[in-house]
Amino acid sequence: MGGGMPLVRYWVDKMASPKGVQIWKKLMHKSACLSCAWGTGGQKGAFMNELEEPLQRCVKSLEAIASELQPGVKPHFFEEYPLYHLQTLTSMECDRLGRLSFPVIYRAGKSHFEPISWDEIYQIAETAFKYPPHRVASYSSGRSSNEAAYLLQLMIRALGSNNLADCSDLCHAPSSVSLSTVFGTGTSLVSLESLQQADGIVLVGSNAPANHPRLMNELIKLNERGGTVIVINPLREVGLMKFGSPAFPLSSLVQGSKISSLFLQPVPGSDLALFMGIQKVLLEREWIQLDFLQSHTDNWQEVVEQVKATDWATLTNICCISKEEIETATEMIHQCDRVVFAWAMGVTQQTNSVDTIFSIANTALMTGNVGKLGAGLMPIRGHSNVQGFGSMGVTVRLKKEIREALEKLLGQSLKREPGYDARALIEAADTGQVDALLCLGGNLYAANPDLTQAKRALGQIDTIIYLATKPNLGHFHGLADKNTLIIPVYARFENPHKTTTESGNNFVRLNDEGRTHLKNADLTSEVEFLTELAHRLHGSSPVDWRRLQETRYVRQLIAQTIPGYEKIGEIDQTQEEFTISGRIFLEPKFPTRTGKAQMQVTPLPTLSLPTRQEFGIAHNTPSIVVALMTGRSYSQHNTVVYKEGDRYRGVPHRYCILMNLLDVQQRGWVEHQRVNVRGDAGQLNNIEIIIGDVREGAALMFYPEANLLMKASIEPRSGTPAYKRVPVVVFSEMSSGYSDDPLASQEHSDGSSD
Ligand SMILES: Nc1nc2c(c(=O)[nH]1)N[C@H]1C(S)=C(S)[C@@H](COP(=O)(O)OP(=O)(O)OC[C@H]3O[C@@H](n4cnc5c(=O)[nH]c(N)nc54)[C@H](O)[C@@H]3O)O[C@H]1N2
Ligand SMILES: Nc1nc2c(c(=O)[nH]1)N[C@H]1C(S)=C(S)[C@@H](COP(=O)(O)OP(=O)(O)OC[C@H]3O[C@@H](n4cnc5c(=O)[nH]c(N)nc54)[C@H](O)[C@@H]3O)O[C@H]1N2
Ligand code: SF4
Ligand SMILES: [Mo]
Repeated sequence: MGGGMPLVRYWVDKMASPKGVQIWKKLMHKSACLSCAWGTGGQKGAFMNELEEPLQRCVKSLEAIASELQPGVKPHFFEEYPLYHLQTLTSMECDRLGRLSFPVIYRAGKSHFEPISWDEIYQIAETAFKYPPHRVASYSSGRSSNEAAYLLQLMIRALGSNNLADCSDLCHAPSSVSLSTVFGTGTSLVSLESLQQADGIVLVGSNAPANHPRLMNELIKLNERGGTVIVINPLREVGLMKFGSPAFPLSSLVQGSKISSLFLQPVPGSDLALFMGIQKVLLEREWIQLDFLQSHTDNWQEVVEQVKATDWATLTNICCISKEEIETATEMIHQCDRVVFAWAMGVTQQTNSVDTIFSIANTALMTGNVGKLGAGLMPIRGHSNVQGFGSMGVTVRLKKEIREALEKLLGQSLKREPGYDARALIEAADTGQVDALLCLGGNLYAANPDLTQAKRALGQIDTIIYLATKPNLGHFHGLADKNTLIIPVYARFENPHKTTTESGNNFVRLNDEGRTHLKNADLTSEVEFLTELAHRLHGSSPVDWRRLQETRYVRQLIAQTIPGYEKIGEIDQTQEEFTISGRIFLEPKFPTRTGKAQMQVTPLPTLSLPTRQEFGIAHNTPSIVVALMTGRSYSQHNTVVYKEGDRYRGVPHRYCILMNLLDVQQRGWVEHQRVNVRGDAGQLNNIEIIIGDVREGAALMFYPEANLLMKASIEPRSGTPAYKRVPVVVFSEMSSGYSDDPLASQEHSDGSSD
């Protein structure tokens, strides 16, 4: 079972700790939760969601607060420890150094990071960002505020650059691309209120019990009102079978509430075939809602033709789910009146993710499950303000209306070329085409595939400026060619000004001013840094950047230029948090050219894996090629590891591979045995086998450690890496040809550390 009493124990432990009072204060601070995009907290109170339902704060929220409440990095730390030492630290060790509380610089060739004055910081930054605009870039991570995001893109675009890479490029970009193509809107079509009216939910490629715990409350409630939950995931996540939530009576917490009505375990990357199978059953049983398709969609005939023309064997061979199981799933969907289709990284981090989301949308449309209360499409967003970044224009796919509004504001025409997304940025840097990079949070190095390339690429950039709250792997491995600056910033609940954030459910939260617990700290706010740099780069006309240090003026610009955000202009007076207009669809009328949904034909994926020989493994070596899914453990936030193990999956530490029992037995292996794992970019040795309920031929490892293994293929329309279907070979002894293998040079042996 997921959740349950261990959660309560965690709360009690944290609150009874010496830091308990501090944590409690921050928890009660009127600001959105730092952790995920479900968006609990804000003006309505710490434990409230947007519908003012109580008990909505989860342990992950506490974990994130506790991590930001660490004491500052010791004043002499960087003088004491040389770079080579910092580079031996693990993700968790980096985080445990504490909060960054004074700015430092690493000058190439030196042995240590050293403190730096604000004057010199701005001099270096100003010089760096005066390079030709196509050679400067930013990367951002969705924890910062809407105001910081808006200022970032305005400053970079005003320079004449569109190089606004963002963590969403590695995350939900495929959802934005697909939904915009079909519906003319890139975010969830469903509000929390509407979700609560559903009688069916199809949850695809999400580990919500760990990553969006309060979504679980909605699944429990749905079950209680007799609804249906279909889960699609190659791994049976325990919390998706049964989950104990503190928001429900004690019996539920202790014994757990049932979650899934049906659990399907397709091959990683094959969800599209499964959804086409569902469409085929709908067609065979004449359950397709033709009236709906005729009135509210275009191109439906081609989609139906494709389904007709595809035979059953083709579909079931790809996803390895039987026709009978697909029929059961379809019957369940058909019996519901209002179904929400929700998905996360299991869907988006695939080479064909945009097509897969098209197939999910097609299924929803064929069953009339879009554009009404209780039904629709819901990408489950990641970082707490990642969606806000997209809305604020931090994207390489800027909407025409926003571009025109920004052009009017700046009195200059903006570049039309799309700019670098996160992957393109690394590729461009790798070929020496980037001179300056500003990272507003995040960990560009460790979030990318092929860490060897990421390190090399960042090393070709002259100047990198990291704005961050805590040290991470990227600060010590993602070093620039000349100057690497780490600028300490306030966390959300410490900012000296008000900010706003946007949840995955399109709800805008207002975050109050706060204070930091750090003593003698020399921090800046993101808004202060960006406005000061922009002032130095652009002067004070037509935009008075320094005035924008007062964030209510930024909100006025947002209200003027960002569609749906009009209400933010008055939020300082009204304190009224709001749902962005034009995002939630209770009628099947969409902002497309014809007002109808644009259905898309969905090519089937070819899911072959390389042979062992192609990985350089000899025939007689016990080995297996698997589709490796890389993702989060229960106790980490993205590249930041909070705890070594994952108790819900029975994984004791970071250097483990979760495998299917038969796959293990057939190679003559046993659980806890150590093996090697090799991908197309690197190898990890001494990896412990853990048996899990994952389907045959698939396996799971944790990122960022696993990012050393793969180059990762990229979904072409969104630029998102296929982190969830990484071809690797698992083997138990060196193959004879091993030493000749170029990959041997990237061998990594940290696996032995546990
Ligand atoms: N506590 C915590 N919360 C977080 C985060 C965190 O790191 N920690 N990160 C935040 C961010 S940025 C994000 S993007 C989200 C991530 O939230 P999730 O998307 O839930 O996270 P992942 O760990 O990437 O796991 C995705 C799930 O996809 C499944 N999967 C893998 N391949 C496939 C496939 O081919 N098909 C299907 N159907 N399923 C598949 C995996 O088994 C896993 O259960 O969480 C956010 N919230
Ligand atoms: N193999 C594999 N790789 C993946 C994924 C996967 O599932 N598998 N998932 C991908 C996904 S979905 C994502 S979103 C990316 C995540 O990539 P990123 O968003 O780039 O990385 P994070 O680990 O979330 O960044 C953490 C750092 O953010 C900084 N930080 C925290 N709060 C603040 C703040 O308020 N302001 C500022 N300025 N800094 C702050 C801290 O210094 C912290 O160390 O990773 C991607 N990479
Ligand atoms: S579900 Fe997400 S937003 Fe809500 S409290 Fe938990 S981590 Fe925070
Ligand atoms: Mo993400």
